[in-house]
Amino acid sequence: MSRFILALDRAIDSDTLKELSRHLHGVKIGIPLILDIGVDGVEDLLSCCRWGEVIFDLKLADVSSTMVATVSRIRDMADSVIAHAFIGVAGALDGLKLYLDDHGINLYLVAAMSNPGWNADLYYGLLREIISHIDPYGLVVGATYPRYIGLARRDFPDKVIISPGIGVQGANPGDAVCSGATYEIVGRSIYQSRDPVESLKSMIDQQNRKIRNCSSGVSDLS
Ligand code: BMP
Repeated sequence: MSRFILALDRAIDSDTLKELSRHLHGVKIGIPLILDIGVDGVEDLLSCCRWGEVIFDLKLADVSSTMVATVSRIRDMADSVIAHAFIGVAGALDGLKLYLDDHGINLYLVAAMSNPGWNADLYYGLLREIISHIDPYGLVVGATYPRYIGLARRDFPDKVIISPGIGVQGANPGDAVCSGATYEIVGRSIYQSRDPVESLKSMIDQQNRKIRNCSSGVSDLS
């Protein structure tokens, strides 16, 4: 086990996935994978392994009824789903949160993206208000904005923070955890590698080394 979540945006063979799963906290299922192999294909793929957490990242940013209809298609497979916070509360996140609470599914809200064009200074304060109102299970904060991981950890000490942007997008293993994230999300650096299992093991070594040197600020595992 490690503090990694695999972003699965492309199918990989189930033997490799099984071996990877032994070293992962969880898996994040992306829309490209669902479009490639369908919902049944995803269910098949996931059945190879025991997961600490299965997160569906359906890029939810819509009115409540559409988000609920979307989540209802995968609800038996999902421990958690991710939605955008910017869509606001009334008629959007309020209805989604009610539905998820009724079905025992965790909600993560995006507090800061990882892409270079994300204007964290402009958006963080606004999103923080919405996040406080909805009181989700956790937050998504890009690993490429460590300052905002620190702010989110300070503002939301009890939330699980998951952080994409490790590897191809430029952040190094352990960076986000040392800034206050609970788990780090990695995709292409693993599933596009010639040897995904070796690549993951090497990233876990880097993550552990980094965490050992910063352990005073590291958040507890939930
Ligand atoms: P990769 O390690 O291949 O860059 O994958 C990162 C994953 O996290 C992708 O599934 C991407 O859609 C997602 N993601 C991200 O990279 N930045 C964000 O701000 C939010 C995301 O969901």
